[in-house]
Order: sequence, then C-alpha cells, then structure tokens
Amino acid sequence: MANKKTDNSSSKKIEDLKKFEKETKDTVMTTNQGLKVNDTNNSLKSGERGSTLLEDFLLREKITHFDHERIPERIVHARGSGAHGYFELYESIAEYSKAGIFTDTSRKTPVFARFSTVAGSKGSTDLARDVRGFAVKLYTEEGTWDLVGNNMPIFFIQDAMKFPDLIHAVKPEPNKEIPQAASAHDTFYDFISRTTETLHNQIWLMSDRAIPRSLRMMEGFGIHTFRLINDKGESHFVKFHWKPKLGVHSVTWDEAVKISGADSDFHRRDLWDAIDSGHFPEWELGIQIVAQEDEHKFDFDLLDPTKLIPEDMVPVKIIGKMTLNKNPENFFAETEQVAFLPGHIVPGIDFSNDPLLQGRLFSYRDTQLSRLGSPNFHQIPINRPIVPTHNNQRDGHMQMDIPKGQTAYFPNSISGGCPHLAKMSEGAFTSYEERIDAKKIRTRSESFSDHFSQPALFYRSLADWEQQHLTDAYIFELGKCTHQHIQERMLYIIAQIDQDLSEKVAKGLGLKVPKSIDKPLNQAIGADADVSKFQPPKKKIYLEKDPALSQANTKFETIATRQVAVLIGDGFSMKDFKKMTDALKKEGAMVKIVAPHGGTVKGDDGSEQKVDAAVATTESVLYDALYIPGGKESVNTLKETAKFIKFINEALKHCKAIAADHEGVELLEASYVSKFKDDAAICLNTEPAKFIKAISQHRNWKRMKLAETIPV
Ligand code: HDD
Repeated sequence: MANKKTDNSSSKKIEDLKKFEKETKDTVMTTNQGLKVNDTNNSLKSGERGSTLLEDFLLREKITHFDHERIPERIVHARGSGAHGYFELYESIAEYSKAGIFTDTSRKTPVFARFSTVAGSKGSTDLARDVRGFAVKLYTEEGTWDLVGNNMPIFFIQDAMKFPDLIHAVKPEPNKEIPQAASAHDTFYDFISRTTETLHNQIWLMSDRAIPRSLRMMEGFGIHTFRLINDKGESHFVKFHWKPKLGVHSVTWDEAVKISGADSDFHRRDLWDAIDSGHFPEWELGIQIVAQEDEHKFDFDLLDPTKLIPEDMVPVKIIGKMTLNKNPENFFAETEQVAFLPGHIVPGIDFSNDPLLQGRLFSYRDTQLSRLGSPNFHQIPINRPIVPTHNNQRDGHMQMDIPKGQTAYFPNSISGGCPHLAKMSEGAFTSYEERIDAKKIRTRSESFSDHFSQPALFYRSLADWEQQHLTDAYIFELGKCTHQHIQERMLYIIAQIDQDLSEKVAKGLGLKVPKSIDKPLNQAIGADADVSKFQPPKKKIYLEKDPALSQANTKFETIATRQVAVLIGDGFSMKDFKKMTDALKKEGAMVKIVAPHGGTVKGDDGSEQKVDAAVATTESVLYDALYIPGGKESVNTLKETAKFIKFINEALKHCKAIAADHEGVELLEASYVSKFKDDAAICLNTEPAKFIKAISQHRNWKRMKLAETIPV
C-alpha cells in the first residue's frame, strides 16, 4: 500500500468534476435564483404569531427542495462506499487486447470504485454476512469501461431470468420486512435448497469472505468469462481478478455481530480514514486467459458464472494496479449517483454468451432510469466520460447539454453528415464476429448441471480454522430457519458437497442428515423440461485443492493501517509507551490511545498524551491488536474498570496479537491470558519486532479452539 501524504489525485476526471464543484467558503446565502437571503429561520407571517403567508417563496423553495431530496436506493447493493483513483498498466498485453488501457503503459487511467453489500438497505450495517460488490468505473481515452464485479469469483445463479427470485428470497420477507441485511431466514434457504446452482456462491457466503476485515483487504472478481480482442480481431477468453496488496483478511462472526453495534459504518470509515491519512489502498489487476480453441477443455462450462477457473489450472497473470487516492467531495453527488453498467465496454474487450451477463446488459441501464430518473443519467458529473460524446440522442428530463444545429438524425447533408460514423481505423467499436448456428430455445445447457464439484473443491481447499468458521456459519444461518423441512433439505444438499460438514451442521441443529429427499434436487427448471436431465450429478474431483481459495495463503507482509489500541491511565510508563508506539508507527500502524476517560492522560515523565477514545465509548472489536505499557499507577487505575478486562478477553477470544510490558503484564493476568501458554501472538516483555510480526499475521488461529472457551 502506497503511503503518499501528498495529494497526487488530479486526473482528467478530477479536473472535469472540479468544473461542477461548489465552494461555500466566503459566500453569501442566496436562493436558487441568486437572490441574497437575510433570514432562513423564520417564515413570512401576518403578524408575529401568524398565520404564515402563501406568498412566502423563500419558505416554498426551501421546503420543496427538501421534500424531494431522496431518490430510490439501489434495488440491490444499496449500501456502498466509493473513492477515486487511477489504474496503471505494468506491461502491454497487445497480443490479447487492443484496448488502450491494456496496451499503453504510459497512461494513468482515472477510476471511481464503489464497494457495497448486496441485501441490506442504504442505512444497514457494514458487517452483515453478505457478498461485497466491487464495481470499478475506468474512464479510458476510448470511452468508459465498467467492470462490475463482486468479492467472490462466482455468482448464485446461471441465468439472469432467476435474479428477481434470488433477490426476493434474500431480501426481508415481504409480509413483515424482516430480517434486514441478513440471509439467515426461511425464504432464502427455501429458495437455495431448491436451486442447487446457488450452492457454490452459497458456500462462499458461509466462509470468512463474507465478513471482510476491510474493503481494502478483499479481492474483486469480474466473475463472467469475457473476451479480449486484439488488433487482428482474434479473441481470447478472460477472467478478471483484483488482488489487494494488503492480502485478504476477515473478522470472526462474533466480532461482526459486535462491530455492527459498536460502529455500523466500520468499513466505510476504514476506507475513508485510510485514504484521508495517505494510506492509499491498492489492488493489482490479474487476468486468466483461455485460448479460443480451449473453450471446451475444462470439466465445467466457461459460460457458467457459478464456476471459477482454479488458479492452479490457469494462473493469474498480474498486469497492472489500481490505487484509490481521493475520497469523494460529496457522497450523494458521487457515490450515490454513480451508475455502473456492465454494458459499458471499450474496443479490445467484449462479452461472452454467459446468460447471466447477457441479462445484466439489460438490467443496469433500465434500473438507472427509475433510480436517477432520466435517460440523461450519463450527464451527471460522476458519470460523464472523459472523452467528448456526439450523437443524435436529444432532450429528456434534465438535459444538461445544449446540442447546436438544425439536425438530429443520420444520415444528413445539412450538417455535413455529422456526427459522422467512425471508421475502424479511427477506433470504432465492433462486436466480435462469433459464428452461431443454433435453434432458438428456452432452456439451460446440460453443461451447467454440475452443482457440487466446485463447492466441494472450495471446502477442501480451506484451512481447518476456515472450515470451522464455515461450519459455524451454516449452523447459525440454518438455525435461524423456522421450517424443519427447509433445514433438512439443506442438510441433504450439504451432504452432497461434504458428508462430514453436513453431519457437523446437523449436530448443531439437533437434526439428522436425511438419507433421501422427496422432490428432485434441482427444481429451477421449466415445467415441461425433462427433469431427469437437469439434476446435478455426483461431485467430481478434478483438482484436490486450489491454494488460492484459502485465506491462509494470502499476503501477511505489513501492519500498515492496522489499528492498535494502547490501554493507559495516568502514570503510564513513557519509556515503554514510546519504544513500542514509535516502532508501530514506523511500520505504518495506527496507534489509538484508549483510557479511562477522554481528554489527556499523563505519563510518568509528566508529559501528556491525547486520548483517542474513552473506554466507555469504544470496543475491543474495533482494533486489530492491543498493547499495555508498564506504570504502576496506570495499571492500578485500569484494573478498577471492568471494561478494560473485557477488552483484553475479547482480543484474546478473537485471536489477536496482545503485548504488555512490566506492570502492564499484571493487567493481562486479570484476564483469561493464563490459559494460553507459548502463544506466538502474546508478547510479554518482548521487543516490538515480535509484536509487529504477530500483528502482520492478522490472527493467531492456533489459539482458536481454546479461545472459544472464553465466556465473553
Ligand atoms: Fe448486479 C447492482 C454486481 C448480477 C442487476 N450489481 C450491482 C452492483 C454490483 C453488482 C457490484 C452495484 C454497483 C454500484 O456500486 O452501483 N450483479 C453483480 C454481479 C453479478 C450481478 C457481480 C453477477 C455476476 N445484477 C446481476 C443480475 C442482475 C443484476 C443477473 C439482473 C438481471 N445489479 C443489478 C441492478 C443493480 C445492480 C438491479 C442495482 C443498482 C444498479 O444495478 O445500478 O441493475
């Protein structure tokens, strides 16, 4: 992660946005017509005690605007956070793509990225168990390219036709509007258990990927197979990957639940603060390339969006990097109004026939019309491309341009035939000429029928601790279902993925794994289809494990931006404090002082330290690690407040790195620390380097089993 405090955020897009920015500094209040206003507190009345006059145009303007401030939230991905940045290409991939963004290494392409949860409303919690949206708008010199992906490499369904069913099943139940931002309820599992194509994304949803530590610490995936087209018109299949420089890390479910109460804006705040403090998040862009002639060489169909291509089979080639270096100026104008459309592509990139992707190409434009209210949504500053646009589309609500001239049609002679058609030599887009010889048919390809092999590959590839978290998640989610027949059907289906996993989940639910099931496994097919043809076959094992699927194999290189709570009261040892916090800050960690009260605390040398949070206003789950320096008076004061002991016990439970020096160790002894012998992430009177190493490992999962016995 880059750490540049200087603002190098300017780009063609930022310059374009600046034209629309409005300063309030040193300005006089006016109406929207520019009339200077000297009272915005009182309406115009007949007499001091009213009544209010209809004449009051100032009141009407203010209230009318307020009455219409809200627009519909996104039907999915309503809650999100965005940031500006840029994309740089490491090396040209001209052999695969003619896109300028993939051939010109001298470019710094402006981007706007928006990360989101899927199911929850705009005001819901960041730490819901959910897929995260990972949408990137790349303002290229050849037009805007939107890569609208998620933080998981596959999707729940294979055909866009099923999207409304999926979303209706996961969203709050229609009679009571419960639960908010949660998949743990009857309607979701009723649908899942009858639509086995969902199982792969479903098992990822049960994994730690669904509760990221930070938006900066998650991968992004384009999911669909796309095409890259080179200047000879040749096509290669491609999958896009965003790999975070900080590695892929998550919190535990217990933390997620508590963070939702302590700070429901946890991810949004984390992204904002990181960029604001100059710790710019970075992701490398990777591609998996499959030659046209290899389309059918896999055990799965490349057009099936519920399948990933294991990195062990087709390695990810890293080709560039995205850096986010500027927060939005205004949430509504930028993050809320940004409109991503998978149909926004540029020459050198094209679609495949993935039926989910094909349906998306319709849905996103359509939804902007009800969300942003006009076919001119592309004219909103954040949505404008950085290159000029010319065509004969005219008028519509909120038209911002003033197209000149007598003609708005093509062909014309009056305007010299302009705007004239672009030639291929001028960079025109043309669709890949794919040969198609088929009958028109409403069906699902049988090559999409394998629903168990990849969920099983995912489960096998996880480390023990990840499998444990996943098992607990299934028990939690299915435990929230009130219909036993739904729970049992899910157990039967999970057993097709892994018998042992299903047995463990069944134990947690107090049920038995059923030996058979009444209805066909997959009911998501047409009424007149030959049902037997569309039942998922038994799982295949074409790869034992794919290491890239486990977070145990991610990067553990840095402690930059990790939040370290330092617990101190008056009289803390300045020597201990300085030695440790200097070392932590040098590595880019964010040191936060947590004290019995707000204001300042005094060190044993008489100097004062500003408190970041009084213990009553903060929670252990908001930090990655904690440190307690020595100082008798300080430690005695901390011992008097039970919350400090809870703070430590929670950090222990969540397998975090903990360090203490001198008398600080005594405070630890009041916690459950004595249960943990030879724990690599408990650093008592050690050099800072050991603590730093422990924080960089994210968590000490070796502690997990024992930590579960801590009753907090
Ligand atoms: Fe979607 C928003 C990602 C399938 C219909 N989707 C939306 C966003 C993301 C995704 C990240 C939020 C964009 C933003 O930040 O504004 N969606 C996906 C992925 C999918 C997917 C990765 C499968 C691979 N989506 C999908 C299907 C349909 C939609 C199959 C409909 C047929 N998605 C929408 C939408 C949204 C949307 C209703 C809501 C707001 C918006 O588009 O702009 O049109």
